[in-house]
Amino acid sequence: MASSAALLGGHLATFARRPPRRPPRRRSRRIAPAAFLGLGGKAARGGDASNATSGVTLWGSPGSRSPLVDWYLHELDVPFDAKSPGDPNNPHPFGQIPALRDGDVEVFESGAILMYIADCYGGLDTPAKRADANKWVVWANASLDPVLFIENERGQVLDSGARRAESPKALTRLESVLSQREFLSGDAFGVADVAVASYLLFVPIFFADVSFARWPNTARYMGRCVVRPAYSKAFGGRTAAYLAERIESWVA
Ligand SMILES: N[C@@H](CCC(=O)N[C@@H](CS)C(=O)NCC(=O)O)C(=O)O
Repeated sequence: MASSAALLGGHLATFARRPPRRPPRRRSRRIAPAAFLGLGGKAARGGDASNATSGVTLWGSPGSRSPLVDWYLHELDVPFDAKSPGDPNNPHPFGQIPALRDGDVEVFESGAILMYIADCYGGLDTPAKRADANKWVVWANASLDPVLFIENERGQVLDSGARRAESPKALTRLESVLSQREFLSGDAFGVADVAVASYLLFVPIFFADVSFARWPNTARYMGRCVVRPAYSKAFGGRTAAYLAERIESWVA
């Protein structure tokens, strides 16, 4: 049987960014599939996980948002110990997940954890690089999440704003940004994409009937992210294959 990586690779051509209608002033560089699937974060930004002293422990669970942190750790080949939410050593002050410990450092909040990993292992080593990536991480948590997932006062997810007849402004603007670029920060896949694409991809996991067909550039971007091997490692090959099929049906 073909591996999930091989099956997902079959979707690559479908999810390539369509060129903008009006040709850009500079001709965009064509990205070969190998580079497209490569480790954008580490390779492009010079971070070298193999040199880092990693003693990373991640408290999380598959049925939560914590696999988004697993995704980024897998992208960067940072080894980590996975612990369950109920583990008595979970350092999260509110008893939630995800939470991360790395040596003496303890971090909670998925966005803060991503930014810490990017800092230490992803090569975000200047304020300018951090700003360019972290603005998307904060946006994903502060602005995109509440639009995509409508919760009641007890924090239960009731519906998705992606179902609304009128396109939410956040999705309209994101669609416009993604009509111009392959990934959100810099030229390569990175922490900004883990943060934003994770939330986008949670929508069809929660709501099988919600379609992104009216945001085709966003849908293809979701496709480019979901076919990454590290996504399958974190969320499971079956989930990735299911999502790739759904996304393909929107953009075919
Ligand atoms: N904004 C937080 C949300 C954390 C959160 O709500 N975690 C959920 C799982 S996705 C949780 O731990 N729920 C159990 C609880 O609140 O006790 C983040 O992004 O890390």
